[in-house]
Amino acid sequence: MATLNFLTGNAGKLAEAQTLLSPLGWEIQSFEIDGEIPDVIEPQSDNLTNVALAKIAQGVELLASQNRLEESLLVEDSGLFIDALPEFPGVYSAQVLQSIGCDGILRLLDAERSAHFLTVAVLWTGEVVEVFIGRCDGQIAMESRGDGGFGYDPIFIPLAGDDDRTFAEMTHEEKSACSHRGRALRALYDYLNENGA
Ligand code: ITT
Repeated sequence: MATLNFLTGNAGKLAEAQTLLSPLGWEIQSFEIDGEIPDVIEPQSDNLTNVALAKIAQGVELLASQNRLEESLLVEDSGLFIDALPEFPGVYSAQVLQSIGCDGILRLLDAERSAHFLTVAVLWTGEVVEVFIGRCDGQIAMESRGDGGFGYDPIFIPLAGDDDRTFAEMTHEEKSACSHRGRALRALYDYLNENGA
């Protein structure tokens, strides 16, 4: 089984990537140095792609410092975008979740509840950098529901679902089938296949 290093401090992202890519023959392992996930500085930016590119640049430097430059490395940056609150929380999704949480988002909204998630996944192949983007449209629920998933999952209902369950009420497989991350990682998988990785 081929191995892909994933540099992330978010255990939920790692678990989703493993659920999606392991059955396809890719072992996704947490990128660690001396048993620790290295800290990565996320720049202030109004753009998820810039943040993800800054993360891969630091990740590749770390690979180089370990003489592991020929290994592959994945990073990604994701955000929730709520139409009624333009660009919010967007690139500030992590800080907003920490400060006001899902309940704070629910308090800010009235009838207009459409939203989408975006994921920008960036892969270092050992030679070049490739970018994969996934989007999932949906709406913000009226209340938090479900114990699964992470982050904003209890308040996000994907449009592609055939009912009104939130991501947090779905299995990993159900979420990945329609999620932003699932779409980005399937594009990444297709790229790896087409390029004989
Ligand atoms: P990294 O170490 O990979 O950067 P992070 O948790 O900082 O992990 P992001 O900046 O990409 O990740 O994510 C911004 C926020 O959006 C963060 O609080 C996540 O928990 C949340 N988030 C990302 N993907 C999500 C998803 O699929 N469902 C719900 N919340 C999500």
